[in-house]
Amino acid sequence: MKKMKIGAAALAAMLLAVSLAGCGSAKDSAKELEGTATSSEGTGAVTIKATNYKFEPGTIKVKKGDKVKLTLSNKQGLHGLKLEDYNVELQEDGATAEFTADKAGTFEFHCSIMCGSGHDGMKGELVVEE
Ligand SMILES: [Cu+2]
Repeated sequence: MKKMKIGAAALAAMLLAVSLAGCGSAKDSAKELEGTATSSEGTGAVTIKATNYKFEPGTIKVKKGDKVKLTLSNKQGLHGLKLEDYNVELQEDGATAEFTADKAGTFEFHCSIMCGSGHDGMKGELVVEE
């Protein structure tokens, strides 16, 4: 009987360790939000925070051929994200788009929902490096 109790405790500890590890990696990706986000080899998952009136990060750097996944996170106000050159439009909080960055260059994205006085200046760029 006592043995079983220890087994359950060990299992609980293991589950806790797994959930803690999950938290840790979420923290790491949050770190990438500051300033310029750079995708790691092969894939780039970037969450873009939208506030009045800017996108964070304002510059996203990826390598040509990368699979890019953009997630829009509306933190303040209501904003959209439109990246015409890659046919991407995110219209609500939590919306995602995935595409392959197959064209090199610098592509502007901008807010696609009239959000107020700073709307016209609410821009960022995707840099696809050769
Ligand atoms: Cu706007």
